[in-house]
Amino acid sequence: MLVAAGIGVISVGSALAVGQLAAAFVGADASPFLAVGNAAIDRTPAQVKDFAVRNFGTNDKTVLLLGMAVVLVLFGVLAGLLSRRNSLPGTALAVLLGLVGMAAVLGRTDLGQLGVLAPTVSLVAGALVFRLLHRVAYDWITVRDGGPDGSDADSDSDEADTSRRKFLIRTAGVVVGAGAVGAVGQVLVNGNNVDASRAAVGPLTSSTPALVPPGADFASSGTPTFITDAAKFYRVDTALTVPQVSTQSWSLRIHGMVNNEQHYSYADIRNRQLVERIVTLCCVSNPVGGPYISNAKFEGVLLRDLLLEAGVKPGADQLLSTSVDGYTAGTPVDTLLDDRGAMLAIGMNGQPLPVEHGFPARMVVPGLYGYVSATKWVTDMELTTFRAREGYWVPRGYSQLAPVKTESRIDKPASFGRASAGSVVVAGIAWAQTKGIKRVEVRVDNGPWQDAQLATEVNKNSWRMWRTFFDLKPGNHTVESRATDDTGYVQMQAAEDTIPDGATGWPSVAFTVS
Ligand SMILES: Nc1nc2c(c(=O)[nH]1)N[C@H]1C(S)=C(S)[C@@H](COP(=O)(O)O)O[C@H]1N2
Ligand SMILES: [Mo]
Repeated sequence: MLVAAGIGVISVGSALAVGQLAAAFVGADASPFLAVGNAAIDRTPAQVKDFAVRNFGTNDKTVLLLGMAVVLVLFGVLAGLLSRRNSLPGTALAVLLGLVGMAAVLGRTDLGQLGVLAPTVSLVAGALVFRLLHRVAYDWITVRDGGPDGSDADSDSDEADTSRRKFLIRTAGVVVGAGAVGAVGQVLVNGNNVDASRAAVGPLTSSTPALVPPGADFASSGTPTFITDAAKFYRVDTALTVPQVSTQSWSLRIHGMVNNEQHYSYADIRNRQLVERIVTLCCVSNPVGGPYISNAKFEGVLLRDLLLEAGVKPGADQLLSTSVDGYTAGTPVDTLLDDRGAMLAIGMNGQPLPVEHGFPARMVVPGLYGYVSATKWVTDMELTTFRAREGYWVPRGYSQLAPVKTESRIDKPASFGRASAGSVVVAGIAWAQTKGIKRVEVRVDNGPWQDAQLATEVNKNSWRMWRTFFDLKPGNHTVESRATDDTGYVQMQAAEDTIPDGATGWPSVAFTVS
């Protein structure tokens, strides 16, 4: 039993190790394991993706990979157990697994024909290892338990010893070999990373820097800092492994409904006059009160300038941007040509974009949720129409148009937090990108709304911090907030889900005063 299960698991492990090594040569995402993971992400229904983002946050990918690992181990055990008499069922399962890997890789747009190499060698390696170990194990067990008729059990323990040793040596050989192959593959894949390319860019500054006036946050009262550290900036994307694109290999093509197709290298962009803008990005999957919102300085060029060079033809209402990993987003052309300052960003907080935030280049469009505007690792922009093409999340249940909704969040007190009786501070953030926040009101225990003090407005595309104080007696209390933007729109009380175009509702925090 144990031997059979072990053989199955070792075979699956060997197959993955060999696949990893092959992937080092054709791209990390060709690794059969990751390809299946990526395929799973692409097929995840929007509700499940929302659930994952909400409950695992950025760890949702680790959870997925761990789950897959568990399934694979069980698969190996099953293959081994089914094949105790005959290696055929196990071999068939190995081939099946290989085919799943191949299908997943073939489903990717970014890998090309070479991509199937990794799952193919992986499949062959898995099947070969399985047959090899199965044969020696079968020999040993047959000798140990006697011939098929059971007549001369342990009549010849020398022979049993030899075949047992043979089995153990082969198994150890395979484990060490697969381990080495997998490790080399991993080192090679890691060696493909772009840290050196990123370091070579150096700091990015603009001759027209965006300044943060004093009083832009109430961090001392519990709000976030006005500018989010790159390391703390929320991250949402479908990429299981962060795409590694060097400045050398990066290029941007603008084509489709344009008069003059444009191609830009990294140097073409880097050598232009860079602008710097402070923009608050947020995710459509952010629930009321949620964490998927951050604010940074972005350095880059205005997309309007690039689009004027390309010359957008009349009738083109959508810019479909594509990432190197195949992700797409559809952005209304008018939001790229008006004066909100839509950017092709290459820097964040004065440094080249962090790799997980889109190095070498991404889009940043104030006032739109990230899924329709903020393509990271962007390499292609096609001018088209909303009728003709759909961005990644649209067939998965999200809207084609997704302007950010005016919202507020309570940061202090924390949910189920504690405060001391007397003057209790309530503080948070509000946002209405491109419009600006005019007012934030707060109430405790359904009492009268009270105007909060607003922090200094830095620009209309960034969040605005607020705080206020309440005199509270010991006991349980609930605080709510609602924002009003410069158009007069008041944050909606009705709770709506994040699908299809962003959550609504007043945030509400229960806490205890003692
Ligand atoms: N290539 C790529 N770009 C992407 C995504 C993605 O999955 N792949 N997700 C988008 C979504 S849904 C959001 S909210 C923002 C998040 O950007 P951040 O991770 O830098 O915060 O990136 C956008 N750009
Ligand atoms: Mo998002």
